[in-house]
Amino acid sequence: MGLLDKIKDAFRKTSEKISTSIAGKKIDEIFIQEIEDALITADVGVETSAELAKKISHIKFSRETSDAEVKQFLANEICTLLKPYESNFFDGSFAHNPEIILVVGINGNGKTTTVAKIANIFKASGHNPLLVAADTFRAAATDQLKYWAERVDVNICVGPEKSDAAGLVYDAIKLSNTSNDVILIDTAGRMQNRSDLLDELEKVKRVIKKLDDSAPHKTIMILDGLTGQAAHSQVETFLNKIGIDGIIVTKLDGTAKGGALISLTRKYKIPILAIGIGENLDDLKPFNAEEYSRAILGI
Ligand SMILES: Nc1nc2c(ncn2[C@@H]2O[C@H](COP(=O)(O)OP(=O)(O)OP(=O)(O)O)[C@@H](O)[C@H]2O)c(=O)[nH]1
Ligand SMILES: [Mg+2]
Repeated sequence: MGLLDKIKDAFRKTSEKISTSIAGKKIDEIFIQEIEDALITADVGVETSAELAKKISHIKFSRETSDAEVKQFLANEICTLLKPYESNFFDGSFAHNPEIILVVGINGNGKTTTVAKIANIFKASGHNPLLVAADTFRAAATDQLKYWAERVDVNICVGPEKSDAAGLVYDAIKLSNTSNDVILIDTAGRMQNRSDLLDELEKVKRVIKKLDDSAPHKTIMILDGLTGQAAHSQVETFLNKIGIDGIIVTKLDGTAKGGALISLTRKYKIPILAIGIGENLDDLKPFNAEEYSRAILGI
């Protein structure tokens, strides 16, 4: 399957939902309302869905307007909304050496898998990543990252179970090999209501700053695409507590809520670095507004 087909396939649940509301209908008020509802169900967000529906109602579509034209129109509008939130995260060189990247988010959102996927992309483009297993709560978490480090064939730094995450991160950066030009730190999942765990994350950040005041150069929040609008409160908490430079939404392959990126960017104005569309190493795609907009409409 080609790359675009793979992305399109991942968004099949979302696009089918929207397509059903468009298929073979004449463009009248009921049609507009159905599209608006379908967009809301796809997690596009209430305001944006209403605005998009309104735009359709203002267009003088002819009687012969095809479903394809309506979809193309929506895809263009969505692309315009998302274009400002593309990033050059995977485009080659880093501004710092090493580039220090902290990966955060609540439990089970896909942090560890995504760290591996990012390392895989960087390695393929000639970088030499070091992974840091700073989720020291569970031995299994370290083993999971070790497994990925072997698969991707990159260096990894681990500590004993229950050891201090901040201490491990400090040592990992301090003792890292000079050939490691990018350091990816996997952290433990923390629910947004566990302020003690969020404090620990703040500590990790402080410790990184002791070694390099400009770091972490990117703090990436991982969000689960299945979460729906509840993702917003997660972003809010992490944004206020430690700051977020980029978002990656995972598991978009398993949900009809593929529109989530639209409401997230509208509200938080944070770049989307990539999207997760499967469990394999190559299932992380740098975010491209046009590709995404077409995929959620199935075109
Ligand atoms: N379908 C699908 N599954 C994913 C994706 N990303 C991650 N997963 C799966 O989601 C589950 C949790 O992923 P992890 O990477 O362990 O998540 P985590 O955030 O590190 O979890 P904790 O460390 O426990 O907080 C695993 O079974 C992954 O294979 C994705 O893009 N698509
Ligand atoms: Mg993990």
